[in-house]
Amino acid sequence: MNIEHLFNQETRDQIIRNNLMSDSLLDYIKKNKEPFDTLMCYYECAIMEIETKFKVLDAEFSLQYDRNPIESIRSRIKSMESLVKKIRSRNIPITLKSIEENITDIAGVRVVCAFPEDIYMLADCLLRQDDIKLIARKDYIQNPKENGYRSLHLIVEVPIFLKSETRLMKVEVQLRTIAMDFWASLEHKLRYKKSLSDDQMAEISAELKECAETSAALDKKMQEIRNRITV
Ligand code: 0O2
Repeated sequence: MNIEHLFNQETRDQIIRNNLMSDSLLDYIKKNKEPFDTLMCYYECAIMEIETKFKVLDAEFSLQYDRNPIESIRSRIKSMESLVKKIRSRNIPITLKSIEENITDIAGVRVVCAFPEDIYMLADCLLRQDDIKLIARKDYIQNPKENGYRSLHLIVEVPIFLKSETRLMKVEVQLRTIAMDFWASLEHKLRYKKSLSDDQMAEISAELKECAETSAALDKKMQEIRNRITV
């Protein structure tokens, strides 16, 4: 039976006011939200640390070699929706400790370079730093995904220095060329396109895969030309 048939409007309002809008519920939400907000703030700090490291490397290269290996840096904290979906799909216990341990891409830094060799050079420079610990490395440039996706992914741990403690935070760093980035953002749009038929989806996926190979060949050619110019 529907709740509307059991109570009149006035009674329903009263139930909502006394329960769903009660002070005790608001206190409960506040108490439980605070530690979550604090953790997200720590991830923001870790992003700042990693971004600064890449900016420093870029500045040094600009000074020494008169060129900038980094075209752009984009960072993000994983959205609540995407975080909840991951917790659900992986069946992770809903505690902050287990979220922190199991979800390694809450903080994400994407570094876009013009040339493929700069990706590896920047990754090596970052990983050589004393305070960086490599947790995982996936090279989707050497081993592209079946759909054509290319990028170098690093999960690293970086310390953040707080008022009275040092905390190690995990950050996912994605390094890719402009061409790989262009491809990934188009392919990302396709993933969320629910209105296409299976045939259309298969046709576009095949074309995208072809584009990934063409753009990888272009990246390689441009790299070779740059190497000939700068030798
Ligand atoms: P968003 O919105 O970018 O955060 P894991 O992330 O550990 O659960 P997986 O698949 O092993 O699982 O991680 P992987 O392969 O390192 O990829 C993680 C991220 O890389 C994705 O994050 C994307 O940003 C990017 N990525 C990986 N594969 C593809 C791909 O085929 N196409 C595109 N466009 N991007 C890809 P999220 O969580 O999917 O999304």
